[in-house]
Amino acid sequence: MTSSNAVLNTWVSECAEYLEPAKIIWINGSDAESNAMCAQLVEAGTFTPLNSATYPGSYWSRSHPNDVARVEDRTFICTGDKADAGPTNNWAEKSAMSTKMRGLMSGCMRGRTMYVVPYLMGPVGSPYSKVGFELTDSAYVVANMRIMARIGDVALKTLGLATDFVRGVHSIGNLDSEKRYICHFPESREIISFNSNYGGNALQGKKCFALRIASTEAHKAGWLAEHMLILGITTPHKTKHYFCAAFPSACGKTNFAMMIPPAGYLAAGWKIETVGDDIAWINVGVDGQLYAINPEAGFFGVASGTSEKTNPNALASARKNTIFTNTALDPVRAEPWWEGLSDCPERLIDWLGNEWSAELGTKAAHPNSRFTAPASQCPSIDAAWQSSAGVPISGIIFGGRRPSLMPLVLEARDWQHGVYLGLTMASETTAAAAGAVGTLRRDPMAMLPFIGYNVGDYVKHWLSFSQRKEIKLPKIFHVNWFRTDTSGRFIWPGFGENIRVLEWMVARIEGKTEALDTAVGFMPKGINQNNLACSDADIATLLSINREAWRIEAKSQADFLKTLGNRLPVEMFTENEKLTQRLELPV
Ligand code: GTP
Ligand code: SPV
Ligand code: MN
Repeated sequence: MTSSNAVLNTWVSECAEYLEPAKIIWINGSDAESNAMCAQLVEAGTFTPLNSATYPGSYWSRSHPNDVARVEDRTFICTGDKADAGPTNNWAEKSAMSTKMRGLMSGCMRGRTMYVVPYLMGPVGSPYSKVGFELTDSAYVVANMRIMARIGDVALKTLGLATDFVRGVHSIGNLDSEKRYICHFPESREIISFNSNYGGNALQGKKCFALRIASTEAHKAGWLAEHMLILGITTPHKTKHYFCAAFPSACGKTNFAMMIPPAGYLAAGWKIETVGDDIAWINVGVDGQLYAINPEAGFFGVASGTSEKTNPNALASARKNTIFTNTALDPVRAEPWWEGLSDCPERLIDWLGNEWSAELGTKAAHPNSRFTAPASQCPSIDAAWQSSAGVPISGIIFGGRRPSLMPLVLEARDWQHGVYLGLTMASETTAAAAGAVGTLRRDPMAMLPFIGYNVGDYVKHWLSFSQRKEIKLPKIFHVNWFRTDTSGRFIWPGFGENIRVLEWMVARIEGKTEALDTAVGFMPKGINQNNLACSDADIATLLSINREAWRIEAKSQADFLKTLGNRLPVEMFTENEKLTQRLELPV
């Protein structure tokens, strides 16, 4: 089969010429096709079918042990000019990298099937949606893409005869981690990933397209592609606000997007609804309001730690038609299991495929084990989650994992200060990316691994929103759910209780409450503590500012700004000076 789009057909056959697959299959997106491919994955041993009563249509799978997370040191932005990738990206010259990948991948699909996967990022019919193609030799990738994006005929039809599709090539290769490459060519809208079959490395619609390629296009066209969840909150007086929130990988986006408010809040009429859990494409509406769409159709969520107590909506979303990767398997019940889910079953196969027992002292599930589940199955999914126009945004939230210093919540003094808060945010690293876990690093807007261009230009782009008079700017906030005490215990109970912080933000947005004007930003005079299992002393800690520590922080932020190159707008240094000055004023 080919398509009716000659440019597309030519590109596919050119790729096939050097990849040399034995067979080419065009993915149409039908249920019959999906069933046949899942059966084939079961036969190959890639998928283990789960209990058809408790997890219908779901499968367990394991990745290669060397291929369990995104690989930032093997991820490249390939442009003509190094300065366009900027100081935060690994850069490679585009034609040199293109030639190198051609060489490495020549004949890599010999004896294999190449799937042509047309995919649509964004709701069907939305003017903001975009089409990409992933040519892959991985049936596992096709099965995941089927959940994460709208794939097959719907994407082909959306493309029609247009030629501006993102061109992606992916091959498992031989999973050689030394020759693993995740390459982006924003100038020609191309993606090449080789020698990985995992998550953000291999499911190209997600981080490769929807963030790295899309952010460069958003820069040119005046919109934003961000690593943000989107949620809706309804108040007891029936007002509804949507928020976008950027937290680094494995720092709570999925949980926040699906949170269930505590009983008292539910009884009072508060409601949280989910639009997306990882990526937001934010456009300026004709009314000047910012509107966000979720370009994805599924969740690639962290399994480890997810429980009935912390995120029942995620569990419910993943109860059918779901792929579990690198969790453990309870072979008796044919159910997935991970640390934090429930009491440990008697027998377990761990994520490496071995019989497991607690005495081993290892984790049965990999800390970055994931579920791939359709967003439509989420009990809290928002009625407008597939709206063509997107949902209007009242507030933007930044936040990271900070064991000390950062208060529970801050409100930016204005847009520029908000951009500064986002730019200087820091977080402890997690298992979502290969490398050390628990090291504090600056992660601008939770986009450090995902900005597809020069970080200085990225900041300039964010700042430009306040110069566009037509735009009604949302308020910007910063949160930290992860303050710990000396014993390492989280001080803030988090999860559903995070609505208390949203409640304050909504009151600020609706102009219903005053804030304290502190050196580091506006702060609440108090947080609703009704039925909250948190002492007054803990709340005081969470809402305190340690000036001595903040002075050190301000210096560290200044040092960070100096690493961001000569395209960084001077306004960010101005913000740093203003912070330093405010910290010297008498309290
Ligand atoms: P990616 O999918 O990697 O982008 O991650 P994410 O940002 O969606 O993170 P997720 O919601 O999956 O949470 C990651 C980890 O943080 C899980 O182990 C959660 O249990 C934990 N977590 C989430 N929210 C909170 C919170 O409010 N407090 C605490 N203490 N932990 C949280
Ligand atoms: C993240 O790391 O931010 C994820 C998982 O959402 S991955 O798809 O691997 O990027
Ligand atoms: Mn993510």
